[in-house]
Amino acid sequence: MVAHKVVQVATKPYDDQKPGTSGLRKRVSVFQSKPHYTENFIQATLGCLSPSEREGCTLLVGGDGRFYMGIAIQLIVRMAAANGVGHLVIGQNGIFSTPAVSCTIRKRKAIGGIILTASHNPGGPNGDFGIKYNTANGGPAPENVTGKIFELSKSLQTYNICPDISVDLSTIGQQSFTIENKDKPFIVEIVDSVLDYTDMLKNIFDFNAIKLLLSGPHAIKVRLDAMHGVMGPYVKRVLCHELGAPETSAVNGIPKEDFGGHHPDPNLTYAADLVASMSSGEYGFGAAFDGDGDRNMILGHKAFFVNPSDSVAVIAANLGSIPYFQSTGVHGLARSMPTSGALDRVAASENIALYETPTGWKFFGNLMDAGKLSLCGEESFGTGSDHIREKDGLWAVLAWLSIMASRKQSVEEIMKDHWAKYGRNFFTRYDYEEVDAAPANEMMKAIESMLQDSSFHGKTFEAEGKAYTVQKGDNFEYTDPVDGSVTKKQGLRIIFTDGSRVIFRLSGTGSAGATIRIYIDSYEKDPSKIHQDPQVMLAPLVSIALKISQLRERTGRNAPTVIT
Ligand code: VG1
Ligand code: CO
Repeated sequence: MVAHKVVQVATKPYDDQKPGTSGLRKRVSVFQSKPHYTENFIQATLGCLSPSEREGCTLLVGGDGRFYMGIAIQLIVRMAAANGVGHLVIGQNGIFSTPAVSCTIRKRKAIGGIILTASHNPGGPNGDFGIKYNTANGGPAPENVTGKIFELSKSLQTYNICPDISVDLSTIGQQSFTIENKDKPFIVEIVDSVLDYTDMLKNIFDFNAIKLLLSGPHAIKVRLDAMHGVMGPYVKRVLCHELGAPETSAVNGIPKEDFGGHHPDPNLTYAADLVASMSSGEYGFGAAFDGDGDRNMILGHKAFFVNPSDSVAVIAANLGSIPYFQSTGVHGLARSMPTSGALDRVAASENIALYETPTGWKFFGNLMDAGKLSLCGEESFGTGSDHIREKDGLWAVLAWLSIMASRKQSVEEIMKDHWAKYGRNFFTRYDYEEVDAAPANEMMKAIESMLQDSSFHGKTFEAEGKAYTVQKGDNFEYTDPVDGSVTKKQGLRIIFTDGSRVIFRLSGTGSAGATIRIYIDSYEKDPSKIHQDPQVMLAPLVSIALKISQLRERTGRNAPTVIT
């Protein structure tokens, strides 16, 4: 067999390859057209591993099926070969959901994985592409690793590639390549990307109980919308084949390079189709997932909406319905800072530790690895547990179905009982997408200096007949309780004396301009008020947030692009 040549190609470094909240995300045109842009980032990522680590290791590769993924996978194969990686495991046809990658990294004891996704960002030739690195624990690379990737990317002069290797991604099995000056062959293994993940779920949940709910004599009809992302094959295998839901339960189940032209983002705006089909009352349960399958939106009968901050609190209060937690016990709960305090109420009542972390799943990993965290969530439709190190959309769906099966209640009844017991944290998030970066940055600076001014504390703001007095304002800073690392500037928060919070943050996942997020959280325990419309309840705090930030005046935006 002829050995494949290793070529060293000269390149110039870029200064904009800093991974954001979750990987490097840019327009497809940037990856596609800027000379060696993709190769540079892959080289910087592989460069984080020492030559000896690369030689013996297994590395996973896969993605959400978006445009440019196929090209990027072939590049990763050629560059992994040239950089001395021993063994690649790739999902069939390149497809691998983010939670399934996390699961298989852990199962195979791989050194990590490269995920080709820009998650909920639109795809296609005019959309976004993304590359994300996960480490051996199965989770997104922590800041020290992404920092190293960024440093390497800024000084890169060459990359290594075996230009004439290409792999068949469609056939399950091993392909072996001989590489020039290497003793051992380079192995590429194409795997069924749904298998390990399905087996894992079977060990977490009581499949018989869920089966009865979905296919027994009193079966409820469910509608699961994969939004043409990666989740179609997973929903079909788990929900339809294993749990007996009819095939029609899975919609938009074929992964498409451009997600059918939509944002693969499971919220009330971008999953409007699901909301519309659920409204008729035909279905008892509905859910949507994002492009890479880590996010979920849960809907009940007649499209009753479960806010993600409430979702994790409900799961926390019902862990007894999930066999996994009965065997592992519950070590701790966590939420990202902007996520509502609903989870805190469950933690307090059950006497479980609660952690508040910066936005982004990578911060939960250390706590889980240290055995301090069992269940966590983010307001951005992310829910998960320490079964893997990513948020997990289908896991959240099965968690809800398990709770419905054991409580014999509808989604709405479960939610309302929860509010009656714990009170309700009203929550909303306003997103202003693709605002000009300069005024967005100026706005954040202006708010921050306002918070630093001592006269701000104790100040009272009034709107629509309600008054709120500032108790505390800061730029959120997190000290990791496991390794002591400090992460600064994670969002401007204003906390009022009644515990209500207004938070301003700039997104770290966008690819053009700036996205401003305003988060509002306010607790109400009066049973006569807990069923009100959150937009009505929170209207005064929204007005106050807009007044403090001068957002409309500064950005020229009169309304948000998305309201959750
Ligand atoms: C957003 C969400 C954050 C989430 C991140 C990645 O980040 O707010 O909670 O962890 O996306 O999710 P940002 O920086 O844009 O606010 V995913 O499913 O896009 O990987
Ligand atoms: Co995602």
